[in-house]
Amino acid sequence: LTRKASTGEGLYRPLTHHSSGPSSLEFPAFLRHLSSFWAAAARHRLSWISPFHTAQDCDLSRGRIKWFEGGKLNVSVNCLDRHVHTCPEKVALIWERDEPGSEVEVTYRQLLEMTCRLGNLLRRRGVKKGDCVTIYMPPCPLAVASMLACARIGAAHNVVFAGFSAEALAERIRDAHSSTVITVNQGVRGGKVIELKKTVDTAVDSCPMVQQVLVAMRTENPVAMTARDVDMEEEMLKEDVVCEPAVMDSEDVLFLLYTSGSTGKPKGLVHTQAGYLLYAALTHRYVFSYHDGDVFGCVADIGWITGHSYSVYGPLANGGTTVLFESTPIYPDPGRYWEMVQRLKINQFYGAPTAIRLLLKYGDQWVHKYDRSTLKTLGSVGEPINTEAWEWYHRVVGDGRCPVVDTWWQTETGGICISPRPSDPDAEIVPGMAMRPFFGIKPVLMDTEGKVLTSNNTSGALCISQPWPGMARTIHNNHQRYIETYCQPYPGYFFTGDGAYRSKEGYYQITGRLDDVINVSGHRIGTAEIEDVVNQCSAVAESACIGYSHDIKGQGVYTFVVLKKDVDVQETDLSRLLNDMVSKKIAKYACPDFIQFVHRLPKTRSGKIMRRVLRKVVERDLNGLGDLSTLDDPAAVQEIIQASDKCY
Ligand code: 6R9
Repeated sequence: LTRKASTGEGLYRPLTHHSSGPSSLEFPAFLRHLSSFWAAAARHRLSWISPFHTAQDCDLSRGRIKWFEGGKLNVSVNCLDRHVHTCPEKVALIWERDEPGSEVEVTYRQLLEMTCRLGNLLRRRGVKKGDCVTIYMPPCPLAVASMLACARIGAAHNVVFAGFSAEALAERIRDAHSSTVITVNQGVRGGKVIELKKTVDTAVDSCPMVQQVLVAMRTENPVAMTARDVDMEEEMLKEDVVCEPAVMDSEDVLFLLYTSGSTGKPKGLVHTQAGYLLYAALTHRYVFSYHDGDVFGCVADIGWITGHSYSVYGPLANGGTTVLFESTPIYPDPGRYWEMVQRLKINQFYGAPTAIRLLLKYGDQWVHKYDRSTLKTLGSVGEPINTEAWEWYHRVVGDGRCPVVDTWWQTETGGICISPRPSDPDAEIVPGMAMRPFFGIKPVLMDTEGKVLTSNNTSGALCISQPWPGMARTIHNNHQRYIETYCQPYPGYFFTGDGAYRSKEGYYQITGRLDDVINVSGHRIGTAEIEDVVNQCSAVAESACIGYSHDIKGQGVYTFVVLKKDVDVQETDLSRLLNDMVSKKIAKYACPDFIQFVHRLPKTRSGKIMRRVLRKVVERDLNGLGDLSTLDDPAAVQEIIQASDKCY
């Protein structure tokens, strides 16, 4: 940087330990008390404009979570400026574009410049501290710059996965009250062009609050621009490369991220500045044993929390080099990941079990073809990893040399909460187990009566008994729902919605969701969200949607549909129509794998659909149907069993 922002250099203490690398477990050994542990970590790892006065002020039972109050900082300064001061030419991002071999590197200096220009542009166009900007982009440097530009000027960002439909996008824009949207003309994925700007146009037509859409050019194909559209790159060039960072309170909002819950309406989880950044940085460094100079390859999309914490915030806060993966695991062939590992010399690879299961089926030769000797740690996230996939990942991909870290966490937790590392480098890792809580995380299992299970070799509802800095603070515009979902089920504890088993040795294994949320290829979707869409079809009286075990996707979607009386349609046509509707209103990944038309659904006498019974029927576990005494009409179940071979 030739010019310095007036509040820039000097105010931010250099990160003294940045280049010395972590010495694995020093924090907990020295610091007994949790608050002082987090306070020391925050002082040590983050650059503050002014120090905080209170490490934490939390009351889990009331959903009040505050960390590092009184502290002032800027997240983009923490992710960029402080590294530009020490190593401006270090590569921050490697943009692994769809076409292999066409990667683009962006240094810390360049990323800061992009971020500042964009921050200035947003400011000039009226975006203010406290506003929320929606970002609908594939993983690319300008998407990261957009997130950081929001952080720079104190606006919150709301990244919406660019696979979501126009309606799903519109719902999120409206709920977040965004008046600015950032997108690209087109996306490119798996060799196909995706019309992202058109999707945004359709979405924005039903969002009266949107005043402007900033459009960057991912491809050279022009797109129709309307009066509200702004040519983002052209306008950025007119801006200064220095942008005054907003002075933010620790608890100001950094971003919203929508995720599925057990009701039809997705919830906008709110993460704040200091606590989130600290937690992302610390988990990134210790879980993956990330060292200075390593290339970190998280292949998640930036539209999910994994992309936020481990493609963007964690690695950049640590001054690392991070990969943005635009493609798919099988483009142009099933060797893509490992060819990329070889070409980019990736040291930590972080992916999802669904992709591992898919690649395993293509055979070992796709892995053996490439040199993977740079790999040091392999990570898994998003859903349980079955033993076969784990073993293959470990033995074939990692040549048996690399620890596999199965990392359990959620959009709500901000960062990894349970994973085999950090631990003693020689400590055992059990396949398919997340195993050990991260520093400061206290997992608890609850029985059905809400009592804490103290013994080992037991299963229960997974809760966390003490607040941690990375946890979501609220649900946007609905704190009551936050309290009801996370704080009230087990008063005084944070309820995760997952079930878990604690082994004889005290290790944790996640068993799956306890609510009506299913996990398709690692993507969360509420069964109620799919039912909502299916029920909108004029031929449908009601529907029930469940998850069933699927070889590759982890879970697939099975939908039972009851038609209205006197409806006369071809079932195949209707199932095609319903699939189209789900794809248009939510996203392709949420489409039912099977649709079964039935005359009625099994219900309790109080009218609740008995999904438990439907699940057993789909699993063909007819002896496990369980207690049917509350069933209103037992014939409904028999009918479904008999007809279940007739589905689409
Ligand atoms: C990070 C992320 C969260 C839900 C979570 C759980 C499932 C995530 C897992 C896992 C077993 C793991 N999940 N990691 N289940 N083992 N290692 O995926 O966030 O999209 O919010 O999903 O995913 O059910 O509750 P999110």
